[in-house]
Amino acid sequence: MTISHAAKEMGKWCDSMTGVEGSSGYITLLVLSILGYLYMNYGAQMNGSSNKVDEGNEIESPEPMRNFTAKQLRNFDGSTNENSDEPKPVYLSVGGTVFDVSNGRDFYGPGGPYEIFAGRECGAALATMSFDESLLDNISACETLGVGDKAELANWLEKFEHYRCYPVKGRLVPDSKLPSAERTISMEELAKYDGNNQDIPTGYATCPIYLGALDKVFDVSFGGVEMYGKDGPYQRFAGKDASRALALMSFDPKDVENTDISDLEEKKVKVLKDWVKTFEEKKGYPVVGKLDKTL
Ligand SMILES: *[C@@H]1O[C@H](CO)[C@@H](O)[C@H](O)[C@H]1NC(C)=O
Ligand SMILES: *[C@H]1O[C@H](CO)[C@@H](O)[C@H](O)[C@H]1NC(C)=O
Repeated sequence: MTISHAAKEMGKWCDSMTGVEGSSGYITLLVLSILGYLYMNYGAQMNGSSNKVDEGNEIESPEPMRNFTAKQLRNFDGSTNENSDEPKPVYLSVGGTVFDVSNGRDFYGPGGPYEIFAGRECGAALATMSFDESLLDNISACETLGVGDKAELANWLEKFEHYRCYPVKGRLVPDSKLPSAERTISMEELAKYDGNNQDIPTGYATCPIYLGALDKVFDVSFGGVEMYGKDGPYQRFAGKDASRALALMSFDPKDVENTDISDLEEKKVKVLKDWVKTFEEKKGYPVVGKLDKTL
């Protein structure tokens, strides 16, 4: 079977799902949301909770939309999570829109015919029915598609979103569109990105939320909206240099407002450094500038 033949098959398969599965999908959703409702209201009696009920809850309160860096997205490739032994979700991006295609794991997950798309931008590849490596992780290729291929891309988006009902998780922000990690950010500018009163920039799922730690500024809106966004437990760190508060693990406004860490013991500074490491490596929050506390 040639690649383009395989891709066509996939298209047909998608089409065939629309008629039958489409409607049964709605019924499943309905049942799950009823289960979710029951669980919310009678949760105590239903403590031997099955996975189904949890799914229902998820549908009722979806995670907020978020931005992904290319590196963060790569993590959602459906492989086995080393810590929990559970399979990770499968996400992919079509022209920058990130879908959770875990329900199509047989196709996009490990061992599936389209596993090469897992955790990657694959809009141009889908639109042109090609597995050409140069089209993967290549958003600009989506923008330069010919008229016919652009229509194909729109078709795929429509299929994923409305017929397959793959949940949209947010936007992929290509590295080229991220602010430079080298630019200097003043305290005043930092304060502007506190997650409030921000227009959402085009192409982005939510507004940026900046957090200063050591001399770095992270955009924690890339996956940290629940923590640092409105009503999140760490909301007070948004738009702040949280170095001192993180080092002392303190929510005291005194520590959140104080940007001086010169008086801290080495042990506390180590705690801060561990946080920075977690932000960079585990969370993958992009560094969007260097903080100059004198400005
Ligand atoms: C992205 O796609 C465009 C258009 O097909 C192509 O010219 C370019 O070389 C690709 N970029 C990479 C990094 O492969
Ligand atoms: C995504 O990142 C961009 C660039 O920093 C930012 O402008 C945008 O608001 C962010 N949104 C989310 C959801 O992270």
